[in-house]
Amino acid sequence: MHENFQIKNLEEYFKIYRKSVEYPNAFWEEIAEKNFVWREKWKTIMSGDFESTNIKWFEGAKLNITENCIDRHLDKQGDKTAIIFEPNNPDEKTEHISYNNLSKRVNKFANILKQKGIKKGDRVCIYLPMIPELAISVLACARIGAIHSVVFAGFSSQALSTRINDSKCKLIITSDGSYRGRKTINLKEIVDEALNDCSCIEKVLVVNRINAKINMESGRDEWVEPLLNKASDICEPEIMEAEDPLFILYTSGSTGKPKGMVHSTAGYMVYTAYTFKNIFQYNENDIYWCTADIGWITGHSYIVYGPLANGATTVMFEGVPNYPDYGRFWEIIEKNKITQFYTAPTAIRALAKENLKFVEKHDLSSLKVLGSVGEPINEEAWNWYNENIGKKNSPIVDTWWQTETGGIMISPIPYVTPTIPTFATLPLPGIQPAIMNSNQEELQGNQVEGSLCIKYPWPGIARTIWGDHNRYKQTYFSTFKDMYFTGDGAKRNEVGYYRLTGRVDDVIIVSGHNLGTAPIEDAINEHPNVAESAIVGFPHKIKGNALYGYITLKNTTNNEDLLRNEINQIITEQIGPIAKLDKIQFTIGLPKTRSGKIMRRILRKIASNEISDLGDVSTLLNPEIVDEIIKRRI
Ligand code: 7RM
Repeated sequence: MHENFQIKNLEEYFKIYRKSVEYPNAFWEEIAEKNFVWREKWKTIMSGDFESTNIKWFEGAKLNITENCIDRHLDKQGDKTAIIFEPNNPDEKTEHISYNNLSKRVNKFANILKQKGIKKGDRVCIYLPMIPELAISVLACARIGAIHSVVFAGFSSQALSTRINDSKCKLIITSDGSYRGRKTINLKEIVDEALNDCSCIEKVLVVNRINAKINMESGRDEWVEPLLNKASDICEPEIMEAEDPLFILYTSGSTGKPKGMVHSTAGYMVYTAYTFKNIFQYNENDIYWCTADIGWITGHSYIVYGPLANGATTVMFEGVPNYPDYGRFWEIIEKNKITQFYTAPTAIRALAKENLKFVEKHDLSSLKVLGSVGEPINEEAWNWYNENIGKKNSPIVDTWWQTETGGIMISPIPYVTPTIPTFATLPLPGIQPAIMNSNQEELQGNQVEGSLCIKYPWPGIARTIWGDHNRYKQTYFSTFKDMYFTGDGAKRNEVGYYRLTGRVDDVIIVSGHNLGTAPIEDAINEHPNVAESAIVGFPHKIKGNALYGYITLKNTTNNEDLLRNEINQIITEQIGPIAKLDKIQFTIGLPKTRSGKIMRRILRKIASNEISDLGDVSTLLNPEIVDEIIKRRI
């Protein structure tokens, strides 16, 4: 992204923002025109609208995103480091992958995929730890026009098979295992189990990471390394249409199965590259580190695509913040002279509770920008981050966005936007937020609070839910007319800054992971003795939110703890340990409306101990149950 597209001061921001609202298409066209390589230019900049949910950007254009992320940098900066790989174990060598080397490895991997019969439009599942092959296989898919579906390697075999089957992946890329702190995890075993339920998978490519002895099914499973050794390092990029899907990424919904959000090629590229350049004020020799896993949208947009499209150096960290000790993040910052550091409030809260010695041991003076993402950052964590990591010298960018938005939407621009703790501050150019009340009215002016919507399409918006366009329409475009509904609440303060107040639906964010209540309840309800369950979130010091389950049983039990363990076991198997319940209360009933809907609002308040203000319970079918639940709350 050219320097001219980097906003330098507040006056310039307001000027550009106004232009982007007045002439959104011209605004994005100039960015697209001057910052990327296109095989063919677009015929239309933008078409469609939220009402008919048929948004298209740069239609008619042809490109390959890997030419933009890799090839075009080779002439001028082929030897520059593209990816720094920090292994789990600090005694293992840090790896510096140059753009030249990345190019060769991506092309080799792309050629293997082709050999295995993968063609443009085929879906490839990637289930890998945070090792270079994860970024490489993502880019290899993009190289040949295959649609990648990365599944976070902490997910269970059931979660994996659901996702594989939903988008009918033909091939899966995995590893024998992974390292996480002191633990090793046998990923291939999890894949084998998942594949018992997946008939669509034809081939399994296995990266060797932990030298484990694993089962290799002949005809189906193959080690990647010998194939890579033989493969050519030249692979012509598949020329894609602007609107061809680039990837699918699953995110939990408030009901039913996970939603496979589909992102486009051109719009997503333009949006992630532009936001990366501005929000991290990335300059040529900076070393940027985002601690997310590539299994989440943050990793897709701000470890892989956004940074590489800018020719940046991006760090991939395989490990965890507390191994070998709580100083690991700060050690990595010192060692690599990190200039931009992007992490989640849950990590900040966990590290803030440890001895400051872990921070003070390290020289963090290279830092220029600190980022936060995933959930609202509370004031205490914000201050700790600012004082102890930034030494009050690095602006904090509290970046609000979603899997669905593709990239950052509301955020300060560092050294441009004055920050206030807990405020994500102002929308990026091209983004038009609206705060709505429950009567479908937009609240004008400042000092208002309501549901956050976006009024005008931006290039990074997900185009559909894989295989279910109707659900896409229903979820995002039916609550408010001709607007994208985010599912989040927000308020605008007296100067027009936005503060995100949390989800307004049944998605709970635990340690930065979006968890839908419905799939967890579905899992619990499979226990033979569970009659019904309702999951709510309650505030938790480290995780932001934790889960509280209210469960009615078929038969009473004399060993509640055993039952609690069994329930959490089912959740671990079906969703993953992240979704385990912190508290489980067995109850003889759940508060319900007359139409039979569980009143989660009341359960949420009880779980949060806000029992003095339960609101109106008189409309309930069974108001007497409320006192009973309060009496026995945990
Ligand atoms: C990037 C990501 C999306 C949900 C979103 C919000 C919450 C994310 C912030 C935030 C307050 C923030 N994608 N959220 N960032 N809330 N302040 N800076 O996290 O799809 O996994 O989650 O996360 O509720 O709707 S996501």
